[in-house]
Amino acid sequence: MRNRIIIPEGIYGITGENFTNGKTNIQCVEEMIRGGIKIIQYREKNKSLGEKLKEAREIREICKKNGVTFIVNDNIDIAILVDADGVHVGQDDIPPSEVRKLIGENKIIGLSTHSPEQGKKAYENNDVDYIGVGPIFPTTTKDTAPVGLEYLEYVVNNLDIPFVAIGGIKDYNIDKIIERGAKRICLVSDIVGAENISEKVKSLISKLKK
Ligand code: 3NM
Repeated sequence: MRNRIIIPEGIYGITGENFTNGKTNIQCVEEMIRGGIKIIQYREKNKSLGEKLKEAREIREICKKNGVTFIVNDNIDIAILVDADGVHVGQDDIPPSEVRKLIGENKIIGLSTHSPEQGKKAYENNDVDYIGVGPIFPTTTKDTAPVGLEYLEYVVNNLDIPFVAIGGIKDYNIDKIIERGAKRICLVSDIVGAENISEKVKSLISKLKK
């Protein structure tokens, strides 16, 4: 059976140009890496496929140069074209076992999950390398109802699979996530919207390491 690929621990970075104060996705990625982020997902809902391909290719190169894992959200075609390290899909996207046929054994597949049922199913599916667990708190970045800390606790206690806690996490509530045992945490708007992204990332990483 295929062994799961283990993604880096720490802060998981996701692009979100709409939530920045005028910064490009490329600028955000460079600053996130300077701050110490080891895994970045390219997520962009408002650009053409052509623009996304160009941007993903550029971010791919930046990540490669810096030894940072690079994941593409949703667009399996773009992930393949830029030779990303993996793909992140949602519950209504192409299922992980089908994604696997396209990207091969050696690439990472992440799946968003929002309930114990979805988490358990993902855990039992060897094609899923890691799961997203959220949204923990209310968020305007994604149109999904918050699941609360209970689902996070369920995953920590029941599912032996790498997971990324996500959704409405800010520097003022991240301790609630850390104290429940999460080793990988994603903040989108709090990071890309920061005045100084690299300093923000450094301070979040220091909280995780405590
Ligand atoms: N996925 P913020 S929540 C992209 O629960 C995304 O699957 C989620 O953004 C999930 O840190 C989310 O700004 C948005 O709340 C996270």
